[in-house]
Amino acid sequence: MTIARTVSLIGAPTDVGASVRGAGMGPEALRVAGLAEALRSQRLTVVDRGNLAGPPNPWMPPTQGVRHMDEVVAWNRAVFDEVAAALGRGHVPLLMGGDHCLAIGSISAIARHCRERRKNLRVVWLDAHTDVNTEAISPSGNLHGMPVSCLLGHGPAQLVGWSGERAAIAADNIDFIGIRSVDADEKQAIRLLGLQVFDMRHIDEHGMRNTMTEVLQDVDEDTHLHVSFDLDCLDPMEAPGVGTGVRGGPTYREMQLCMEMIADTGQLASVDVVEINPALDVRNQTAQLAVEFIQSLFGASTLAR
Ligand code: 5AB
Ligand code: MN
Ligand code: MN
Ligand code: MN
Repeated sequence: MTIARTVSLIGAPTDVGASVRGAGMGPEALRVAGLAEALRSQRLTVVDRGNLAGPPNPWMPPTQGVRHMDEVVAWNRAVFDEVAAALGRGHVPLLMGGDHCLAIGSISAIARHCRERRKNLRVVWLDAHTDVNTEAISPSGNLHGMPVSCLLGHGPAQLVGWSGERAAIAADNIDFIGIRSVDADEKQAIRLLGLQVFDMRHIDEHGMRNTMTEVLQDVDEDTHLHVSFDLDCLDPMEAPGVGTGVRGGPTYREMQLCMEMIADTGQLASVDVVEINPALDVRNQTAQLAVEFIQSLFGASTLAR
């Protein structure tokens, strides 16, 4: 059974939340890799909404523990409005980042939508990092390392509360997959907040199948499933086009299974694809890889029609 769905592609070409330049070229890299065409080939309707506008990267050091606060706020406002508009039209928003700070705007809009529609929001965070720093503990001041804290209601005030409630999501509504780099103070934050982190050791020991069965066990027809896909989740041997790569990630096959199991729930309703850095990539292979995984996420399978 397939429900006719329209996917809205939303480009947010910025790297204001990162300290390695280049993620701002991500949306175009995904277009060049054929994202829209790939999804259309699996009978989805795709509307490319083009790129959002926002301020340039001022390339400044941190002030009060964060870099580029005003620019990050401006970009996230644009993302929030466009994601909200897509959801309002009944579309599946697919945010093409840009760096991972943009998940603040995207998931805040999704959380507000879910509250209005009485849907249970579940976020699957695919990343090498947990992104749960705050301005008080971040070693870098880069806001792409803080979106989860902001969404849980603990980040800098300007980036908290956008969904209409202090916390857009509760610790119980987010699961992390592929984690292998957590800063010293982030470890404590994870414990205090009670976050469910399926790190690489967990995947090594239990396998991707058991891990995803656990993550998806209580997903039902009232669930809005959101995937926040940071391409540095993958091993850098496979995905070199990222600014903060960490070796030891899931293999191509493990990540495919992860995507396929999410697709099987039938509840995927929004996606972020972030942190692709074409300046560091080799022949656009990371964007091409992202397109393949997104196809699986939207239900492409080797044998099923
Ligand atoms: B990404 C680091 N934890 O906060 C920090 O790529 C890296 O969105 C954050 O996961 C990586 O600066 C952010 C050291
Ligand atoms: Mn991230
Ligand atoms: Mn990351
Ligand atoms: Mn859970």
